[in-house]
Amino acid sequence: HERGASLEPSHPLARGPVASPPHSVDAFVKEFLRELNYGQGVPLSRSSLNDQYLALARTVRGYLTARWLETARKRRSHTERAVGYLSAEYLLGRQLDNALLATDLTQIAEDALHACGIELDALRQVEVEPGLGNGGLGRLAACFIDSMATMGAPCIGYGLRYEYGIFKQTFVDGRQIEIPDNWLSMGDPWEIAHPEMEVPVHFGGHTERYVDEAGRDRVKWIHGWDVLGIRYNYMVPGYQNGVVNTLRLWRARATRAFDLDIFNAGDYAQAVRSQTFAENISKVLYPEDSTPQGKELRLQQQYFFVACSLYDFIKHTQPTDFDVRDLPERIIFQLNDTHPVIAIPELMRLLVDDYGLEWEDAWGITRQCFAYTCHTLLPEALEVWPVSLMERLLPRHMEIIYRINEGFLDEVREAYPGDELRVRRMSIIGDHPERSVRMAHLATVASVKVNGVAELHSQLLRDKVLNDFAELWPDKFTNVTNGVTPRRFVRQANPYLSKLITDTIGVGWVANLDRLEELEVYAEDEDFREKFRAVKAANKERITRVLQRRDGIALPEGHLLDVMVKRLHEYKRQSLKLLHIVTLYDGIISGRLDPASVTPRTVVFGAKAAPGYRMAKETIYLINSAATVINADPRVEGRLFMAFPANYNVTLAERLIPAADLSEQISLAGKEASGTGNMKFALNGALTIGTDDGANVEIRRLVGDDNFFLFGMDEPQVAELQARGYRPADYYETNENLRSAINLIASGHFTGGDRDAAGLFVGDLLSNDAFLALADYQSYMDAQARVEAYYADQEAWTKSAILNVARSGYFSSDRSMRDYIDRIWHVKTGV
Ligand code: T68
Repeated sequence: HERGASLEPSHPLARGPVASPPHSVDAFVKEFLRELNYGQGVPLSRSSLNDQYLALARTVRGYLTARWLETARKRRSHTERAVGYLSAEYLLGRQLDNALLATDLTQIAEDALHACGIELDALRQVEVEPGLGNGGLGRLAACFIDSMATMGAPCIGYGLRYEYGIFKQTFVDGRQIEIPDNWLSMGDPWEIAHPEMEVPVHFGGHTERYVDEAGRDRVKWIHGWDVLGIRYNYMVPGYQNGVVNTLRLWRARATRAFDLDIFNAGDYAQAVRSQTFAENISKVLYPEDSTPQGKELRLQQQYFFVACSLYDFIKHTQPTDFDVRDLPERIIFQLNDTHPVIAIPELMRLLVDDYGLEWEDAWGITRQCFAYTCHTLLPEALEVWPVSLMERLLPRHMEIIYRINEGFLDEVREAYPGDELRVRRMSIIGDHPERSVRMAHLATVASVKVNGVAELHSQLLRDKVLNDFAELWPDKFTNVTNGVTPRRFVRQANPYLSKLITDTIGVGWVANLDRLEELEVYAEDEDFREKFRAVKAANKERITRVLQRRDGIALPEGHLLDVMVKRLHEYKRQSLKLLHIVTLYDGIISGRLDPASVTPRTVVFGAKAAPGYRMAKETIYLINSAATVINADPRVEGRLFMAFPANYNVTLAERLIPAADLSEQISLAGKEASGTGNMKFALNGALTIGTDDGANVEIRRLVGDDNFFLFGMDEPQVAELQARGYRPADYYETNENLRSAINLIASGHFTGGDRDAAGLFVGDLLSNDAFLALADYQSYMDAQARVEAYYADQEAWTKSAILNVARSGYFSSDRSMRDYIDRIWHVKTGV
């Protein structure tokens, strides 16, 4: 990659912009018009909204650029260890507001645009959010890189630039229809492409043994085919601290060998098709959030981005005289779940085959360069790759994995002589149902540290999922409880609350969220409580406008706003929420419940189902069907309302969460690794109704039992019931309300008389109910009754809501980063 200038890099002209444009309305107007005229090629008078948005985004980006170049220059000039965050997903959400906030330009931009006759808010709406993730895992990665920048920690995020992100969800007759998310179609002003910086990535072929000049046995990988990785940079600004880190996403492009085929094969159409084949690798994000499908293309994606990233880190971010033996001093790669774990054999391949290191030396280096975060407890979510597929796609890596496994199993045998059962359990290669590579085992063997994402989850990892490994290496296991960025999820999402907080405790809390505890005393202040309620009310008005405009939904006024937003999954138990509503409705229409006694409540759902997940899709259909019937039934007297806006995403989350009164976190205990939505709600003053699961445990401990509605079995009780033999029909038979609610669903009442339509859902609940919804039903109903009673006392409720905010500072992702840095990464922070 030849540099294009003959000036010395230290020459002032060679160092990039000396300074950002001035922070003034005049300067902003000038920059904006320049972007519009010269960048978009239009005069203001003829510019479209999209022109204006693109020009605005580039203007703001311009303010970040000098800081970005400066951050990168500083990082190059010293050799401190950096974090390489490897994640197949980044669910970034909209960029504009975040960049304005980071540069403290919001007011200036608003005034500048106003001077041009443009409303900032109108341009905000134009931005399409990059949905390069499924849910919690991808959003966590986005929060973490935000926090790293804000703490001034050296970090490069590495991932994939999917051409199509998470699908756009629509409903047709209540059923989910997926539409491709062509998020790049209007251009992405935030990315900086470097098509000339190509990284070669190889696939397929076979390996050959040879003896090198020094007489050593070596291996050569004779590739089958190649693709190129094209670099796309994104700026990750810290919060008003002058630091701008980098997120680097890779796009696949066909090599020139593919182009040459055009001439050689004489079959132009076929040549173009093979180009498409190579470029398919970064085409689309897989929409399965928890059950990986073992698809070949998915493994190609994983290897592709990881190979690009390791190559990039070693070749492009380090000095030319860099010695790979120093790698552990320069980098720690954090593996966001098992998706990037193929990086482990890839690094071994680079060190042994390309740099000629001895196996033991290479392994010693590799074992210091990785740390692994596990995000699940569901056994079906642990990734495995068939050996046959690995051998075909990555033959050299498969050999390396075998050799790693050999050495590892020797270690196990030495520690537990004669315990072959244990050896088989722990092996990186599994035999059932076919020979396959267990990526979580590979990750655990090679990593410095393995962490879960909440205390309970980390405990269950040690005690159950990875128990053998925890026995062998107790010190390897640790916990880092997840967090969320207060910049996006409090400061940006909830400007009214933010103003109230700043008016009350002063500035500084946005980058130091522990300071929220200073709000604690104001829970007793009547005047403050009044203001706090006014904030909630304003946020409810705002979401009402948003849902009206976005979905044509008319929310009723004055209701308790009860929100359940997350991916649709059986373990999360949207089914239980539905049973609650149907029970209330059933009570009303059967005359057992006086509608006047029901707390007016609006339940908002937001959830995407994996396209191939039948039960999840049936649940969506049933929720939509129930909403249609219940909302239209006059007997309800307007006291129950259901809303299910389609296409729940980060943008909607930012509007919805600040308006919520009640946060639904009702997964079966022991199944939700952490949850992060739960934290966002608490920080925005919603009370949680939840099980003892994931980070709910820590939320409840911090906010206090009086300010949290706990229900349901805990994890040991779940395990015990399952060991005893769980029979959902027992609950159906003995609980009258439950039976009646299920019967109502089964009768076809909500599905236009169609009993079959509810058949899968009801049939499964009664005969299987893998996540024990029926077992927790009564406890959940009782907790909801406590919610109603408590909500009737608005002063008490408000106190609890304030205490939720005041005591949730711990859930800042800045704190999570601090924990990673202290326990795992040991990198320096500070600007
Ligand atoms: C989530 N996992 C956990 N996975 O479910 C959640 N999986 O409890 C936790 O808070 C969050 O991670 C952050 O730690 C996911 O979101 C996925 O999205 C996913 C995607 C592809 C394959 C497997």
